[in-house]
Amino acid sequence: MAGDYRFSFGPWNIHEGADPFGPTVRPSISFARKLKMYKKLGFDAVQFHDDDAVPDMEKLTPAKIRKEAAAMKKMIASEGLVAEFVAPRLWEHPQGIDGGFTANDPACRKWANERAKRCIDIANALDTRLIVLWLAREGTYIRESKNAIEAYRWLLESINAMLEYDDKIEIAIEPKPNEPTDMAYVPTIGHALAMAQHSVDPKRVGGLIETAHALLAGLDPSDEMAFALSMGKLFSVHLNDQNGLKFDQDKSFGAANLRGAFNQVRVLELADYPSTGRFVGLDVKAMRTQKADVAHKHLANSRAVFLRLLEKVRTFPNEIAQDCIAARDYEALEMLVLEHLMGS
Ligand code: GLO
Ligand code: MG
Repeated sequence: MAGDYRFSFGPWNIHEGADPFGPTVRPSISFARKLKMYKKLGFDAVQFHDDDAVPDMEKLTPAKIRKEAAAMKKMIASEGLVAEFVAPRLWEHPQGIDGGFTANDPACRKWANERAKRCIDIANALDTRLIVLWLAREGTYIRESKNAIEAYRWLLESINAMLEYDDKIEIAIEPKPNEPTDMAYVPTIGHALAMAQHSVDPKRVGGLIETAHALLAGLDPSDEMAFALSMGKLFSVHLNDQNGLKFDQDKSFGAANLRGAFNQVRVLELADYPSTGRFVGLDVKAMRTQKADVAHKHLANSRAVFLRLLEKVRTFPNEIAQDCIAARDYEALEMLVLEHLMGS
């Protein structure tokens, strides 16, 4: 039972296992081979960084970039897949070392704005309107290194320039409070949607909420999602899990907090998320110890957990819950939830 939900992930979610303390532990899998895995794992859409779609794009002219992106569109279509979004990967390029949109160096900001336009060209060729901005290095390692007021204004200018470059695209800001920077700009969906309202076209700017990022900000992911959903601004999600306040773990959905995962599925279901036509993205990573031939299980497992929890949401004894709420007997409500999740 997929219950109308459609799922997506990015090629980076099948990875070689390198971490800051050690090299890769699994061989690379070509993009073509990864594409063949999507449908088998139960996924319908691909999330792209701009340079996942067009490798080495920095060396290519805009016309050549569009051509290669069109070839990529054909390649995914031949696997029965569509593109969900394209995200400008500013954080791996030397010009983006100190952030792109918020870099102190005007040349770096110019580069970032140009790169964002190429990213939009790629999205058009891939036939998706959604651009995701994960603002990886838009923040500081040391507070005094930037003027944050100026930085937020530059960021808004960049968002506006993107909206003006193409009047159909939508921008989903993916907030994250830290990592790789010590403190990131736009740490929560509240910040993201406030920026959206100040943009030149507020209805085309929304958010992508990632479970782990909300948890790192000390916030409840399902309430963060509810905030965006209440305004029709949840353009995508990155479901995963996170075991406390540490590095961004991208654990399988539900692996650390099954009840928290239940509540995320519940809020999507309350909003009838599938009717928005949006995808459920799973931004999960295999554990480093996982052997190569089984280093894709985290994706199928996360989807399976989502669907099992969807069943739990749909079979939740709502009438009994309403009685508990009316009586303000929240202890009874708590037990009802726990018993339902544990099964009888
Ligand atoms: C990292 C982010 C990252 C983004 C991806 C899409 O913490 O979650 O995986 O989601 O690069 O922009
Ligand atoms: Mg993410």
